Amino acid sequence: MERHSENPSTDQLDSENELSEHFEATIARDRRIEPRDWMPEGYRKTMIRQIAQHAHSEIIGMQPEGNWITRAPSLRRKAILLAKVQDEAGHGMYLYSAAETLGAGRAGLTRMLITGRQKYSSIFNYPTLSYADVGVIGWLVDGAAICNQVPLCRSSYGPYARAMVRICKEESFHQRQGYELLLTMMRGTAGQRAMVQESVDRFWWPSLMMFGPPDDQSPNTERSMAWGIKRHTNDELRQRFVDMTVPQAGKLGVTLPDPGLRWNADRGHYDFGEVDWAEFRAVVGGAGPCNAERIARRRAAHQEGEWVREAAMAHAAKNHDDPERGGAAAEAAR
Ligand code: BYC
Repeated sequence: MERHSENPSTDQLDSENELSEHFEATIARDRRIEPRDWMPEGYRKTMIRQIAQHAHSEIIGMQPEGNWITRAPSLRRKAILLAKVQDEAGHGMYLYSAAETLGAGRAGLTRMLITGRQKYSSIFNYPTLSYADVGVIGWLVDGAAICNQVPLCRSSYGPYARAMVRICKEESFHQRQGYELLLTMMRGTAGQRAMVQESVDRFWWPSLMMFGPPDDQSPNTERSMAWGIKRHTNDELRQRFVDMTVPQAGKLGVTLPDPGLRWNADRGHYDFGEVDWAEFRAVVGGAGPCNAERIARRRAAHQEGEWVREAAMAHAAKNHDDPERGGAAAEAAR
């Protein structure tokens, strides 16, 4: 009787070592890892985790802004907002496809999201209380997203990096539309200006939280930087965002709600106050103002879409069996 050893053979070990060396050399040369390449399990898991969280964020991120589509103040604003929310659905789809190249199916990832086993960005657990929030999300939230995602265009995993190129192009359009909307409101009435300021006051700190915990409390950064998944630390990107945004706030004529914000000539950066990390942890842990609402809405949409998925599967199976429709299975059986 043939016996299978539980332990890998020396040949297997050699080839595993070679594969691992090849992977490390690819990373060291700053070349891309592609789906068919060998990769350590930890790399695959980290990539799936980050891509899935990113995809979920895009999909859940449709809700706060979608809330204002029916109440946009003009046809033009409504068309812009509709297009933006649709872009976010598209970003989610590219990202789920990138996760699929790592062996993580979309159905499974969606299940992880709606059962609370995978995360999405903390920022989408805050409510959108006024129309100015649409502009402020475009300016600050998409602005933070661009800051975080432009370096990810050079991420070591090929399908993720390529998805990020297109996503970033669309995000810059989103950011500009937000800023343009706010400029228009700031040129309007005192009431409109107050609405913008009130929205900036609510979204400033949560936008800084989007970059993740401080570096000394970020369990994943060091490993992800070594693998070329992340190119900068959370704190580096947060600082870059603050430096980029303060002059824009000045041009807009709004005040950022941080008395500690001031230019530091020695550092060549703006100093800023301490983020409320207890609030961040609570929001990520499920206790934010809208966590339950967001997940309930996503779960309901998933259930309501069940018949569409079943119909699409039945249609695909029919095509598969029908030679008139080019069905390969039926053709092969001829
Ligand atoms: N919210 O070790 P760390 C968008 C988690 S979509 C929730 O630093 P990492 C947009 C983190 O996952 C915006 N959770 O982690 C869409 C980890 O948890 P686990 C989404 C957060 O991965 C529509 C733990 O905390 N962008 O822009 O090295 C409309 C420890 O953190 C958050 C992306 O997903 C957070 N803010 O770094 C408009 C970009 N921060 O999994 C706009 C891609 C951290 O260990 N992702 N956590 O349990 C990344 O760049 C990185 O994953 C992060 C976190 C910088 C976010």
